[in-house]
Amino acid sequence: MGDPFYITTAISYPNGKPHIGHAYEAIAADVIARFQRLAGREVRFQTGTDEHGLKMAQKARELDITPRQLADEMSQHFIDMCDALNVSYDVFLRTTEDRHHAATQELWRRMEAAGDLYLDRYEGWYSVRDEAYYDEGEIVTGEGGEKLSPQGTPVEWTVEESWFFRLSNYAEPLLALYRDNPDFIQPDSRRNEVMRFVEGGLRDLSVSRTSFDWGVKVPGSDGHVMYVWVDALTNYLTGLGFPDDQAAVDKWWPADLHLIGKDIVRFHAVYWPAFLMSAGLPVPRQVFGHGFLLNRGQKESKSLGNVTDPLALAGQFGVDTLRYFLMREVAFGQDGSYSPEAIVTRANAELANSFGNLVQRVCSMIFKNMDGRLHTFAETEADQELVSKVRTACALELPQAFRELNFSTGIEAWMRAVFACNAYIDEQAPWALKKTDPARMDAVLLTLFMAIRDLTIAISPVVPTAAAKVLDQLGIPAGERDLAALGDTEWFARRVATGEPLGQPSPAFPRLELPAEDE
Ligand code: ME8
Repeated sequence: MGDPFYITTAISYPNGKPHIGHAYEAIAADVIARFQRLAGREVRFQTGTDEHGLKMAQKARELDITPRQLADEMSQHFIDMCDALNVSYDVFLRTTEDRHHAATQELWRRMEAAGDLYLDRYEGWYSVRDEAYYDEGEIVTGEGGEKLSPQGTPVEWTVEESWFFRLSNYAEPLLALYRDNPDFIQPDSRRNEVMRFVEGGLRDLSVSRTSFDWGVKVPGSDGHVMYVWVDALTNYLTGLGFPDDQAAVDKWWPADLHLIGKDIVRFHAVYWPAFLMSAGLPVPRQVFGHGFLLNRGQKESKSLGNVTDPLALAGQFGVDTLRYFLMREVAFGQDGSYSPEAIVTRANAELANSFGNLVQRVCSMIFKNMDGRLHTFAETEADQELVSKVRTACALELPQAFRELNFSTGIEAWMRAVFACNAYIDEQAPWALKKTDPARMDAVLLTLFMAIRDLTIAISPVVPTAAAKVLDQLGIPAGERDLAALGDTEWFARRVATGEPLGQPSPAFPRLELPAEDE
C-alpha cells in the first residue's frame, strides 16, 4: 500500500434534504479519493452530517419533532445521496454518535489544560442560519431596516454566559502557518481573504451556549453545551478513533485535505488550526474552499422555487454524466453554473460523440473484422506517435492537473488525446484497409485499442461505472487499472497471450435527449 491520504468533505446540516451543492462537494471529493487510489495512495475518505446546534433545534421545533428524529430521518437522505452518486466514502460520521461526544470533550479538556478556555459573559450579534456571531462592524442593514450578517442572514442581539477560547493568542501562529505553507489554504483568493481577516487581529471566540441543550455537554460545566462549530470540526478526528485509537490517529492525521465550500473557509482555516494548536495536535495539510454551484447563474432557494434534487438530476442524465459535467464544466475553486441544456450539450459532445463513439467504433470493428482476436503487430511511426500522445495526457498531464485539483484542465488534456485518436482513425481509415491491406487495418485498430485502454483508466475517477464497463469489455484485469499500469509496457503482450477475444461491445456512453419542458 502507498502513503496514506486522508480526505474529508464538510459535514452537512441535515435540516433538510441534500441539495446540488452537497452533491457537488461529495462528487468532487470522491473524484479526488478515487484519483489518489489510482495513483497508489492508501485513501481514507470521510463525510457525514453535522447534527447539533440551534439551526437543527429550531427546524425540529417547526416540524414538531425532536432534533434527534430530524437528524435520524435527514441524515439517511445524505447517506442515500452518497450511495446513489457512487461516492466511495469509508466513514459516514454523525455528530450525534456517542464516540463523537467523547472525542469532542477530550479536545475541549486539552484546550482547557492549555489555559485557552475561560468563562465570561457574551453579548453580540448572532445568526442562527450561519451558527456564528458577528462583530458590530460586519453587520449591515437590510432594506426593511433589519440587521443582517455579511452573508445577508438575519442576526439577533444575544446575551449569555459563555466559555471563551483565547483565539486572540493565535493570530501570530496562524499567520506564520499561512506564510510557511502557501498551500495550506487554497485557492489563493481564499488564502488572501483569510490572511486579511487574521491580520486585522482576532477576538476571543465564544464556544459554549446556555440557551439550549442540543449539543455536546461542556465537561464539568452544567448547563453549557459546546458551540456547534467546536463539535462539528472535531468530526475529522472522531472518525479516526480519536482519542482511543492512537495508531489510527498517527497513521491518518494530519488530514491531507479538508474539501469545503468557500463560505466556511474561516472556520476551517482560522478556528480549526487554532483549536488543534491549543490541543497540541498537528494542523491539516490543506483546506480547499471550492466555489458555489448556481442554477442558471442563480443561487437555489426555496423562495425562488428553483431547488434541484441532485438525485433527480442523476436519474435524468445518469450518475457518470452528472459527475463528468460538474468536474469538466466548472473551473474548480470558482463558482459554476448548470442547466439541463449545458449538461446534455457537454455530455453528448464529449462523452457520447467523441469518446463513447471512438470506443464503440473501434471495439465493433475489432469484433466484426478481426473476430475479436488480438495479436501483436509492427507499429509505424504514426501509431507510436498516437500512443505516446495518449500516454502523455493520461499518465502525466491529467494526473498533474488532478493532483492540483485542476479537474477541468486535466479533463481538457484528456479530451485533446481523444481528439487525437479521432483524427488518427479518420486519417488511417481502417474501414478502407479491410480489402487492400488487412494487416495494416489490424495495426490501426489495435493501436486504438491500446489508446482506449489508457484513456479509460485515466478518466475512471470521474466516470467510474462507465469506465469499469469499458475496461471489462476490453478484458483488462482488475489489478491493471491504475496509473502504475499506464507505465507498464508489457501489458498488451500479456493481454494478447490470454487469447481472450473481444466480445460484441455495447455502448457505455449513451447519447442524451433534452427533456421536454414541463408545462
Ligand atoms: O456548512 N454549491 O453545512 P451545510 C456548492 N455543517 N457547495 C455548497 C453550496 C452550493 N450552492 N451550498 C452549500 C455546513 N455548499 C456545516 C459544515 S464542517 C465541519 C461543518 C457546501 O450543509 C458548503 O460550502 O450548510 C459546505 O462545504 C457543504 O456544502 C455543507 O454545507
